[in-house]
Amino acid sequence: MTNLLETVTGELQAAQFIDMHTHLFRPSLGTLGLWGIDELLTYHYLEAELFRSSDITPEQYWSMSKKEQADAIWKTLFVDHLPVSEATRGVVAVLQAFGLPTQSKNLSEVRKFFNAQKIESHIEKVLQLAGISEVVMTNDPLDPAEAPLWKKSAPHKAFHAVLRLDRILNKWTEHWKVLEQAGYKVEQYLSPKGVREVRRFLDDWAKRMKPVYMAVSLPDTFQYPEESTRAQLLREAVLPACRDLGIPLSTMIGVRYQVNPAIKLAGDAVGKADLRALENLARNFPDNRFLVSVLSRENQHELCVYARKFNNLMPFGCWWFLNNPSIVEEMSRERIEMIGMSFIPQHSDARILEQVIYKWRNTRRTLAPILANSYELLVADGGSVSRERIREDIQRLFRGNFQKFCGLQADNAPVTLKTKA
Ligand code: FIX
Ligand code: ZN
Repeated sequence: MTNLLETVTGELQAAQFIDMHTHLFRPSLGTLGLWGIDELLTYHYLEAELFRSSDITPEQYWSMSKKEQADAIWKTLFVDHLPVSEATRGVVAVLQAFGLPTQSKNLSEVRKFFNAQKIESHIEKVLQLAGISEVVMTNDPLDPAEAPLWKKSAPHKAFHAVLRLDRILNKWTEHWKVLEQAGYKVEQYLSPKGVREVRRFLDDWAKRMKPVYMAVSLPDTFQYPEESTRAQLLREAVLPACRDLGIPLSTMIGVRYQVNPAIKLAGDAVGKADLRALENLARNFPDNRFLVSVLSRENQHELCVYARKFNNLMPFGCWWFLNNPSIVEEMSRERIEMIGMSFIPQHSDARILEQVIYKWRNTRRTLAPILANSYELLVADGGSVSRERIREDIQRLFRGNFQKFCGLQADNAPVTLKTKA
Protein backbone atom coordinates (compact mmCIF):
# COMPACT_ATOMS: atom_id res chain seq x y z
CA MET A 1 0.00 0.00 0.00
CA THR A 2 1.48 3.33 -1.07
CA ASN A 3 0.11 6.36 0.80
CA LEU A 4 -0.76 5.01 4.24
CA LEU A 5 -1.46 8.49 5.65
CA GLU A 6 -4.00 9.17 2.89
CA THR A 7 -5.69 5.80 3.43
CA VAL A 8 -5.82 6.22 7.21
CA THR A 9 -7.11 9.79 6.89
CA GLY A 10 -9.82 8.61 4.49
CA GLU A 11 -10.88 5.73 6.71
CA LEU A 12 -10.95 7.92 9.83
CA GLN A 13 -13.05 10.44 7.94
CA ALA A 14 -15.46 7.77 6.69
CA ALA A 15 -15.95 5.97 9.99
CA GLN A 16 -18.81 6.76 12.36
CA PHE A 17 -17.52 6.93 15.93
CA ILE A 18 -19.26 6.36 19.26
CA ASP A 19 -18.59 9.27 21.64
CA MET A 20 -18.43 7.29 24.87
CA HIS A 21 -18.33 10.20 27.38
CA THR A 22 -20.13 13.54 27.01
CA HIS A 23 -22.22 15.91 29.12
CA LEU A 24 -24.82 16.17 26.35
CA PHE A 25 -28.49 15.30 26.92
CA ARG A 26 -31.15 13.78 24.69
CA PRO A 27 -33.87 16.23 23.61
CA SER A 28 -36.48 14.74 25.94
CA LEU A 29 -34.33 15.84 28.89
CA GLY A 30 -35.30 19.39 27.99
CA THR A 31 -33.13 22.40 28.68
CA LEU A 32 -30.37 20.32 30.30
CA GLY A 33 -28.94 19.97 26.81
CA LEU A 34 -26.77 23.00 26.01
CA TRP A 35 -26.26 24.24 22.42
CA GLY A 36 -25.76 27.42 20.42
CA ILE A 37 -23.19 30.23 20.35
CA ASP A 38 -23.75 31.69 23.84
CA GLU A 39 -23.26 28.27 25.44
CA LEU A 40 -20.24 27.56 23.22
CA LEU A 41 -18.58 30.79 24.32
CA THR A 42 -19.37 30.43 28.06
CA TYR A 43 -17.80 26.94 28.17
CA HIS A 44 -15.75 26.67 31.38
CA TYR A 45 -12.55 26.09 29.37
CA LEU A 46 -13.06 29.58 27.81
CA GLU A 47 -14.05 31.14 31.13
CA ALA A 48 -10.69 30.03 32.53
CA GLU A 49 -8.96 31.68 29.56
CA LEU A 50 -11.06 34.87 29.87
CA PHE A 51 -9.89 35.49 33.44
CA ARG A 52 -6.25 35.23 32.21
CA SER A 53 -6.68 37.70 29.35
CA SER A 54 -8.99 40.36 30.79
CA ASP A 55 -9.41 42.43 33.94
CA ILE A 56 -12.96 41.17 34.40
CA THR A 57 -13.24 39.67 37.90
CA PRO A 58 -15.21 36.48 38.50
CA GLU A 59 -17.71 38.52 40.56
CA GLN A 60 -18.26 40.93 37.67
CA TYR A 61 -18.54 38.02 35.21
CA TRP A 62 -21.10 36.07 37.25
CA SER A 63 -23.25 39.19 37.61
CA MET A 64 -23.55 39.40 33.80
CA SER A 65 -26.32 37.78 31.72
CA LYS A 66 -25.39 34.76 29.60
CA LYS A 67 -25.40 36.98 26.48
CA GLU A 68 -23.19 39.59 28.16
CA GLN A 69 -20.80 36.84 29.32
CA ALA A 70 -20.62 35.44 25.76
CA ASP A 71 -20.02 38.92 24.32
CA ALA A 72 -17.21 39.53 26.84
CA ILE A 73 -15.54 36.24 25.97
CA TRP A 74 -15.94 36.81 22.22
CA LYS A 75 -14.41 40.29 22.48
CA THR A 76 -11.51 39.26 24.73
CA LEU A 77 -10.51 35.91 23.23
CA PHE A 78 -11.63 36.22 19.57
CA VAL A 79 -11.46 39.97 18.70
CA ASP A 80 -8.85 41.53 20.97
CA HIS A 81 -6.66 38.40 20.80
CA LEU A 82 -6.12 35.69 18.15
CA PRO A 83 -8.06 32.51 19.12
CA VAL A 84 -5.06 30.12 18.98
CA SER A 85 -5.78 27.98 22.07
CA GLU A 86 -7.39 24.57 21.56
CA ALA A 87 -10.71 25.67 23.05
CA THR A 88 -10.96 29.02 21.24
CA ARG A 89 -9.91 27.52 17.91
CA GLY A 90 -12.69 25.00 18.47
CA VAL A 91 -15.37 27.70 18.38
CA VAL A 92 -13.91 29.07 15.13
CA ALA A 93 -14.05 25.55 13.64
CA VAL A 94 -17.73 25.23 14.59
CA LEU A 95 -18.58 28.57 12.97
CA GLN A 96 -16.67 27.53 9.85
CA ALA A 97 -18.53 24.20 9.76
CA PHE A 98 -21.82 26.09 9.47
CA GLY A 99 -20.39 28.60 6.98
CA LEU A 100 -20.74 31.41 9.54
CA PRO A 101 -18.40 34.41 9.87
CA THR A 102 -15.49 33.60 12.19
CA GLN A 103 -14.05 37.08 12.73
CA SER A 104 -16.97 39.47 13.02
CA LYS A 105 -16.86 42.11 15.77
CA ASN A 106 -20.35 41.16 17.03
CA LEU A 107 -22.35 37.96 17.14
CA SER A 108 -25.71 39.12 15.76
CA GLU A 109 -25.53 37.10 12.51
CA VAL A 110 -24.28 34.01 14.35
CA ARG A 111 -26.99 34.29 17.01
CA LYS A 112 -29.62 34.66 14.28
CA PHE A 113 -28.42 31.36 12.74
CA PHE A 114 -28.53 29.38 15.98
CA ASN A 115 -31.87 30.86 17.03
CA ALA A 116 -33.32 29.58 13.77
CA GLN A 117 -32.30 25.95 14.40
CA LYS A 118 -34.81 23.25 15.42
CA ILE A 119 -33.13 20.99 17.99
CA GLU A 120 -33.99 17.59 16.46
CA SER A 121 -32.69 18.41 12.97
CA HIS A 122 -29.81 20.40 14.44
CA ILE A 123 -28.69 17.38 16.48
CA GLU A 124 -28.77 15.23 13.35
CA LYS A 125 -26.74 17.80 11.38
CA VAL A 126 -24.19 18.20 14.17
CA LEU A 127 -23.66 14.44 14.64
CA GLN A 128 -23.26 14.06 10.88
CA LEU A 129 -20.69 16.88 10.74
CA ALA A 130 -18.83 15.33 13.69
CA GLY A 131 -18.83 11.85 12.13
CA ILE A 132 -20.39 10.22 15.22
CA SER A 133 -23.44 7.95 15.27
CA GLU A 134 -24.04 7.88 19.03
CA VAL A 135 -23.14 9.84 22.16
CA VAL A 136 -23.06 8.65 25.74
CA MET A 137 -24.59 11.07 28.24
CA THR A 138 -23.68 11.70 31.90
CA ASN A 139 -26.79 11.33 34.03
CA ASP A 140 -26.87 12.13 37.72
CA PRO A 141 -29.84 10.59 39.61
CA LEU A 142 -29.24 13.02 42.47
CA ASP A 143 -29.23 16.14 40.30
CA PRO A 144 -32.42 18.00 41.33
CA ALA A 145 -32.74 19.47 37.82
CA GLU A 146 -32.32 16.15 36.03
CA ALA A 147 -33.82 13.42 38.23
CA PRO A 148 -37.51 14.45 37.85
CA LEU A 149 -37.16 14.58 34.06
CA TRP A 150 -36.46 10.84 33.92
CA LYS A 151 -40.04 10.05 34.90
CA LYS A 152 -41.16 10.74 31.34
CA SER A 153 -38.12 11.10 29.12
CA ALA A 154 -38.44 9.46 25.69
CA PRO A 155 -35.36 7.49 24.57
CA HIS A 156 -33.40 8.67 21.53
CA LYS A 157 -31.48 6.27 19.27
CA ALA A 158 -28.33 8.42 19.28
CA PHE A 159 -28.13 8.98 23.07
CA HIS A 160 -27.06 6.38 25.62
CA ALA A 161 -27.39 6.90 29.37
CA VAL A 162 -24.80 6.55 32.13
CA LEU A 163 -25.50 6.37 35.87
CA ARG A 164 -23.12 8.97 37.34
CA LEU A 165 -22.36 8.43 41.01
CA ASP A 166 -20.14 11.35 42.14
CA ARG A 167 -22.68 12.66 44.69
CA ILE A 168 -23.31 9.20 46.18
CA LEU A 169 -19.66 8.08 46.32
CA ASN A 170 -17.77 11.36 46.89
CA LYS A 171 -20.37 13.40 48.83
CA TRP A 172 -22.48 10.88 50.77
CA THR A 173 -22.70 13.05 53.89
CA GLU A 174 -24.21 15.89 51.84
CA HIS A 175 -26.58 13.78 49.74
CA TRP A 176 -27.80 10.69 51.63
CA LYS A 177 -30.94 12.59 52.62
CA VAL A 178 -32.02 12.76 48.96
CA LEU A 179 -32.21 8.95 48.93
CA GLU A 180 -34.09 8.95 52.25
CA GLN A 181 -36.61 11.50 50.89
CA ALA A 182 -37.05 9.25 47.84
CA GLY A 183 -38.09 6.43 50.20
CA TYR A 184 -34.84 4.52 50.66
CA LYS A 185 -34.10 3.59 54.28
CA VAL A 186 -30.60 4.99 54.53
CA GLU A 187 -28.80 6.98 57.23
CA GLN A 188 -25.56 8.90 57.22
CA TYR A 189 -23.78 5.95 58.82
CA LEU A 190 -24.23 3.01 56.51
CA SER A 191 -25.61 -0.16 58.09
CA PRO A 192 -25.84 -3.41 56.09
CA LYS A 193 -29.53 -2.48 55.58
CA GLY A 194 -28.44 0.96 54.36
CA VAL A 195 -26.08 -0.60 51.86
CA ARG A 196 -28.88 -2.85 50.57
CA GLU A 197 -31.06 0.24 50.17
CA VAL A 198 -28.36 1.99 48.13
CA ARG A 199 -28.19 -1.14 45.99
CA ARG A 200 -31.99 -0.99 45.55
CA PHE A 201 -31.62 2.70 44.53
CA LEU A 202 -29.01 1.77 41.90
CA ASP A 203 -31.15 -1.08 40.55
CA ASP A 204 -34.22 1.17 40.31
CA TRP A 205 -32.29 3.82 38.40
CA ALA A 206 -30.66 1.18 36.17
CA LYS A 207 -34.18 0.04 35.20
CA ARG A 208 -35.15 3.66 34.44
CA MET A 209 -31.99 4.72 32.57
CA LYS A 210 -30.69 1.45 31.09
CA PRO A 211 -27.15 2.78 31.51
CA VAL A 212 -24.34 1.44 29.30
CA TYR A 213 -22.03 1.87 32.33
CA MET A 214 -21.89 3.49 35.76
CA ALA A 215 -19.34 6.26 36.30
CA VAL A 216 -17.57 8.29 38.94
CA SER A 217 -14.84 10.91 38.88
CA LEU A 218 -12.35 10.54 41.71
CA PRO A 219 -9.83 12.89 43.33
CA ASP A 220 -6.06 12.59 42.95
CA THR A 221 -6.04 11.41 46.58
CA PHE A 222 -8.31 8.41 45.81
CA GLN A 223 -7.25 5.30 47.68
CA TYR A 224 -8.66 1.76 47.61
CA PRO A 225 -9.09 0.00 49.94
CA GLU A 226 -9.62 2.61 52.63
CA GLU A 227 -11.87 3.07 55.67
CA SER A 228 -14.54 5.24 53.99
CA THR A 229 -18.18 5.29 52.94
CA ARG A 230 -16.95 5.50 49.34
CA ALA A 231 -14.90 2.30 49.59
CA GLN A 232 -17.75 0.52 51.40
CA LEU A 233 -20.31 1.58 48.76
CA LEU A 234 -17.98 0.61 45.93
CA ARG A 235 -17.32 -2.84 47.42
CA GLU A 236 -20.80 -3.66 48.71
CA ALA A 237 -23.22 -1.84 46.36
CA VAL A 238 -21.79 -0.32 43.19
CA LEU A 239 -19.46 -3.09 41.98
CA PRO A 240 -21.95 -5.89 42.76
CA ALA A 241 -24.64 -3.89 40.89
CA CYS A 242 -22.37 -3.42 37.87
CA ARG A 243 -21.48 -7.11 37.92
CA ASP A 244 -25.10 -8.22 38.06
CA LEU A 245 -26.12 -5.73 35.34
CA GLY A 246 -23.14 -6.84 33.22
CA ILE A 247 -21.90 -3.26 32.76
CA PRO A 248 -18.54 -1.63 33.56
CA LEU A 249 -17.76 1.02 36.13
CA SER A 250 -15.99 4.04 34.65
CA THR A 251 -13.42 5.52 37.02
CA MET A 252 -12.06 8.96 36.04
CA ILE A 253 -9.21 9.59 38.45
CA GLY A 254 -7.06 12.61 39.28
CA VAL A 255 -9.22 15.70 39.86
CA ARG A 256 -8.27 18.37 42.40
CA TYR A 257 -11.76 19.72 42.89
CA GLN A 258 -12.39 23.44 43.15
CA VAL A 259 -8.86 24.68 43.77
CA ASN A 260 -10.30 28.08 42.77
CA PRO A 261 -14.03 28.09 43.61
CA ALA A 262 -14.40 31.70 42.39
CA ILE A 263 -14.39 30.49 38.79
CA LYS A 264 -16.87 27.64 39.44
CA LEU A 265 -16.69 24.75 36.91
CA ALA A 266 -13.42 26.18 35.60
CA GLY A 267 -12.00 25.95 39.14
CA ASP A 268 -11.03 22.24 39.10
CA ALA A 269 -7.40 21.20 38.60
CA VAL A 270 -5.32 18.02 38.25
CA GLY A 271 -3.13 15.97 40.56
CA LYS A 272 -1.01 12.87 40.09
CA ALA A 273 -2.88 9.93 41.61
CA ASP A 274 -1.60 6.78 43.30
CA LEU A 275 -2.79 4.20 40.78
CA ARG A 276 -2.26 1.33 43.22
CA ALA A 277 -5.93 1.99 44.05
CA LEU A 278 -6.74 0.92 40.51
CA GLU A 279 -4.41 -2.09 40.81
CA ASN A 280 -6.30 -3.21 43.91
CA LEU A 281 -9.71 -2.72 42.26
CA ALA A 282 -8.70 -4.67 39.13
CA ARG A 283 -7.18 -7.52 41.16
CA ASN A 284 -9.80 -7.72 43.91
CA PHE A 285 -12.78 -7.53 41.53
CA PRO A 286 -11.80 -9.72 38.56
CA ASP A 287 -15.46 -10.12 37.51
CA ASN A 288 -15.90 -6.36 37.21
CA ARG A 289 -14.81 -4.35 34.20
CA PHE A 290 -13.36 -0.88 34.64
CA LEU A 291 -13.33 1.86 32.02
CA VAL A 292 -10.43 4.06 33.15
CA SER A 293 -9.36 7.60 32.35
CA VAL A 294 -6.66 9.32 34.41
CA LEU A 295 -6.30 13.08 34.35
CA SER A 296 -2.61 13.50 35.11
CA ARG A 297 -0.08 13.25 32.28
CA GLU A 298 2.28 11.60 34.75
CA ASN A 299 -0.14 8.70 35.33
CA GLN A 300 -0.52 7.68 31.66
CA HIS A 301 2.41 5.24 31.45
CA GLU A 302 1.38 3.46 34.66
CA LEU A 303 -2.14 3.07 33.27
CA CYS A 304 -0.76 1.42 30.13
CA VAL A 305 1.29 -0.96 32.27
CA TYR A 306 -1.73 -1.84 34.44
CA ALA A 307 -3.77 -2.44 31.28
CA ARG A 308 -1.13 -5.01 30.29
CA LYS A 309 -1.62 -6.74 33.65
CA PHE A 310 -5.42 -6.66 33.90
CA ASN A 311 -7.72 -7.20 30.89
CA ASN A 312 -10.65 -5.95 32.99
CA LEU A 313 -9.17 -2.45 32.60
CA MET A 314 -10.01 -0.42 29.46
CA PRO A 315 -8.07 2.84 29.13
CA PHE A 316 -10.13 5.49 27.43
CA GLY A 317 -9.81 9.04 26.22
CA CYS A 318 -7.43 11.93 26.64
CA TRP A 319 -9.49 13.55 29.35
CA TRP A 320 -10.00 17.30 29.97
CA PHE A 321 -6.56 19.01 30.40
CA LEU A 322 -5.03 16.19 28.31
CA ASN A 323 -7.25 16.86 25.31
CA ASN A 324 -4.59 18.86 23.45
CA PRO A 325 -2.92 17.57 20.23
CA SER A 326 0.63 17.52 21.71
CA ILE A 327 -0.52 15.27 24.58
CA VAL A 328 -3.03 13.23 22.56
CA GLU A 329 -0.14 12.37 20.20
CA GLU A 330 2.09 11.28 23.09
CA MET A 331 -0.61 9.25 24.83
CA SER A 332 -1.91 7.57 21.67
CA ARG A 333 1.57 6.61 20.45
CA GLU A 334 2.44 5.15 23.87
CA ARG A 335 -0.83 3.23 24.07
CA ILE A 336 -0.39 1.69 20.58
CA GLU A 337 3.21 0.75 21.41
CA MET A 338 2.18 -0.89 24.73
CA ILE A 339 -1.32 -2.33 24.21
CA GLY A 340 -1.82 -2.29 20.43
CA MET A 341 -5.37 -1.28 19.42
CA SER A 342 -6.96 -2.56 22.68
CA PHE A 343 -8.00 0.86 24.04
CA ILE A 344 -10.52 3.66 23.37
CA PRO A 345 -8.48 6.62 22.01
CA GLN A 346 -10.81 9.46 22.75
CA HIS A 347 -14.10 10.84 24.02
CA SER A 348 -15.22 14.42 23.48
CA ASP A 349 -16.42 15.35 27.00
CA ALA A 350 -18.61 17.82 25.08
CA ARG A 351 -20.79 19.98 27.33
CA ILE A 352 -22.26 21.90 24.42
CA LEU A 353 -23.71 20.03 21.44
CA GLU A 354 -21.71 21.64 18.61
CA GLN A 355 -18.39 20.98 20.41
CA VAL A 356 -18.42 17.42 19.04
CA ILE A 357 -17.69 18.94 15.58
CA TYR A 358 -14.28 20.34 16.49
CA LYS A 359 -13.33 17.81 19.15
CA TRP A 360 -13.74 14.91 16.70
CA ARG A 361 -12.20 16.87 13.80
CA ASN A 362 -9.14 17.44 15.99
CA THR A 363 -9.02 13.79 17.04
CA ARG A 364 -9.09 12.59 13.41
CA ARG A 365 -6.44 15.18 12.48
CA THR A 366 -4.13 14.21 15.36
CA LEU A 367 -4.55 10.44 15.15
CA ALA A 368 -4.13 10.03 11.36
CA PRO A 369 -0.32 10.43 11.35
CA ILE A 370 0.00 8.40 14.58
CA LEU A 371 -1.90 5.43 13.13
CA ALA A 372 -0.21 5.76 9.72
CA ASN A 373 3.20 5.72 11.40
CA SER A 374 2.32 2.52 13.27
CA TYR A 375 1.46 0.86 9.98
CA GLU A 376 4.59 2.26 8.28
CA LEU A 377 6.74 0.74 11.03
CA LEU A 378 4.93 -2.61 10.60
CA VAL A 379 5.54 -2.57 6.83
CA ALA A 380 9.19 -1.54 7.39
CA ASP A 381 9.55 -4.54 9.70
CA GLY A 382 8.25 -6.87 6.98
CA GLY A 383 4.53 -6.91 7.75
CA SER A 384 1.70 -5.97 5.38
CA VAL A 385 -1.32 -3.71 5.77
CA SER A 386 -4.53 -3.40 3.73
CA ARG A 387 -7.33 -0.82 3.68
CA GLU A 388 -9.68 -3.46 5.10
CA ARG A 389 -7.38 -4.16 8.08
CA ILE A 390 -7.01 -0.44 8.74
CA ARG A 391 -10.78 -0.05 8.61
CA GLU A 392 -11.13 -2.94 11.08
CA ASP A 393 -8.70 -1.26 13.48
CA ILE A 394 -10.53 2.06 13.28
CA GLN A 395 -13.88 0.39 13.85
CA ARG A 396 -12.38 -1.40 16.85
CA LEU A 397 -10.79 1.74 18.33
CA PHE A 398 -13.83 3.99 17.97
CA ARG A 399 -16.73 1.48 18.28
CA GLY A 400 -15.91 -2.18 18.87
CA ASN A 401 -13.73 -1.87 21.98
CA PHE A 402 -16.40 0.22 23.70
CA GLN A 403 -19.33 -1.95 22.59
CA LYS A 404 -17.60 -5.20 23.59
CA PHE A 405 -16.43 -3.86 26.95
CA CYS A 406 -19.95 -2.64 27.74
CA GLY A 407 -21.55 -5.89 26.61
CA LEU A 408 -23.31 -4.04 23.77
CA GLN A 409 -24.19 -5.54 20.40
CA ALA A 410 -21.04 -5.09 18.31
CA ASP A 411 -21.87 -3.55 14.95
CA ASN A 412 -19.81 -2.48 12.08
CA ALA A 413 -21.50 0.83 11.48
CA PRO A 414 -21.87 1.65 7.82
CA VAL A 415 -18.83 3.50 6.48
CA THR A 416 -20.19 6.73 5.02
CA LEU A 417 -18.16 8.68 2.52
CA LYS A 418 -19.25 12.20 3.43
CA THR A 419 -18.19 15.66 2.31
CA LYS A 420 -15.62 17.46 4.44
CA ALA A 421 -17.25 19.49 7.30
O1 FIX B 1 -15.94 14.70 35.60
C1 FIX B 1 -16.10 14.87 34.40
O2 FIX B 1 -16.87 14.19 33.69
C2 FIX B 1 -15.34 16.00 33.76
O3 FIX B 1 -15.22 15.74 32.41
C3 FIX B 1 -16.06 17.30 33.96
O4 FIX B 1 -16.39 17.44 35.27
C4 FIX B 1 -15.24 18.52 33.54
O5 FIX B 1 -15.83 19.68 34.08
C5 FIX B 1 -15.17 18.70 32.07
O6 FIX B 1 -16.05 19.27 31.46
C6 FIX B 1 -14.03 18.18 31.36
O7 FIX B 1 -13.90 18.32 30.14
ZN1 ZN C 1 -16.79 14.65 31.66
